[in-house]
Amino acid sequence: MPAFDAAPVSRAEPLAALFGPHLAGLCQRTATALEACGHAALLVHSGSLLPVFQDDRTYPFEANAPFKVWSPLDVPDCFIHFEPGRRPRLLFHSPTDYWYKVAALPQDYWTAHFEIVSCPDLAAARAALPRDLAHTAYLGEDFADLANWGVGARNPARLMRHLDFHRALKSPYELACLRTANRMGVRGHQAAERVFNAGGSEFDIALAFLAACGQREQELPYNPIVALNENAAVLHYQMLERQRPEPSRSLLIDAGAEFGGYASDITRTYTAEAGDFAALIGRMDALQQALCAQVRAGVDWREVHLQAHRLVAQVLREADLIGCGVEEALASGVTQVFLPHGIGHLLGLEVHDAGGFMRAPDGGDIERPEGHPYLRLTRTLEAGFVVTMEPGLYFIEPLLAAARADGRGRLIHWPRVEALRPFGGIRIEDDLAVTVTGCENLTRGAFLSESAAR
Ligand SMILES: [Mn+2]
Repeated sequence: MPAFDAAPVSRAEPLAALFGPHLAGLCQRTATALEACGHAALLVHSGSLLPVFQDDRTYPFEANAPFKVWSPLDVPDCFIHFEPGRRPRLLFHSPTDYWYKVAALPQDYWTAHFEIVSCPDLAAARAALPRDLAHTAYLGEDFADLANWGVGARNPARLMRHLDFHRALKSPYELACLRTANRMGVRGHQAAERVFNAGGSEFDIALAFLAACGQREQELPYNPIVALNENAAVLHYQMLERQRPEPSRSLLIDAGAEFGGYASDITRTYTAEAGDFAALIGRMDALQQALCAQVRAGVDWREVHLQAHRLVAQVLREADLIGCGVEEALASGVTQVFLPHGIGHLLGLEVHDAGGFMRAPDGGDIERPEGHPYLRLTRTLEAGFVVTMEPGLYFIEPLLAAARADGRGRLIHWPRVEALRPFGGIRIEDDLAVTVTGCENLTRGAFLSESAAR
């Protein structure tokens, strides 16, 4: 495992300047949503520690997204209390404990904007709140005493929809966090590529990723997918083999870092061999860039997804993996054998961020295109959305078997599939910040700046 040699990504001064306007915007849209839904105030819980059954340990804690939108704190049993027109309050959980280190009262770029109250336990938190919470909406899990707190509504669906809808639009502060998360993630990817080239196992590569990101696994936004050879054909491959396969032909790594609560979500595919699979990676990279070039405000994401299938049909044809033209490939559904997931999703506090299907805050979802059940975003893009662009092309045994059985198999050139199957598959994924005229590629920008810095 390499030493941790990455200089910390600077907690850039601009964050302090950006957070105030970000929070002001959040307060404003929350006030509007509360009024529209008939609530007077909002109370958000960060979450509770979850004990392991019959054990004295707990699972790693992760603050929930409705809390993280207010504060990057990752501490259990904290609350945000917001009444429109007043400075938001943070009830900070500060127990007396000599078994665990108690988190210090936060002092950072964001804390000056809150009234912070230190609370040793839940009873103290309740006492710090207004006596009457009958018109307050509570967001979070149930906890033992919540029934006695007298909150007017728990997780009201209509209010949550209003809040989630607007989370798709990122503020300049949120974009700064996402840029930093991308730079951290890219450092991890660069280290992972080096360890793959040096012959490392999946486990070695994952450790190198963590070290170069400067994060422990529970701080990451999701468990890294580190897949060598055929394992790359498992879309959410979760094992980390300690043994290097022989030969080690290809690496698919889907891994991101987290900054300020915001995630990066990045995938790269590498091969050790010159030849057809390397050429296919090159084609998929060009395809991914062609799709990125279509992204701008006003574009219907469903069209981008369908266009991806059209381009994948061309690649399958050019690579001699299918024997039919593009139109027949699309009509038969054979492209879904090789690309069985959505082309991308909203990204933010959650890796698959909330609100991907909403037509409006107050009603109705936008349907997925027929025959594309895994697409996670159907909205028309707006400037300020952050989305992933992640086309893939895989050799997935159960899907190939199904195609062979249902007649699509006659379109597939099986000897070509057999030759490439040992490489598993390809996915290339970048994070894009949508603008009026195009998009900012946060991931490629980070690869450029981090390569220049080395
Ligand atoms: Mn993704």
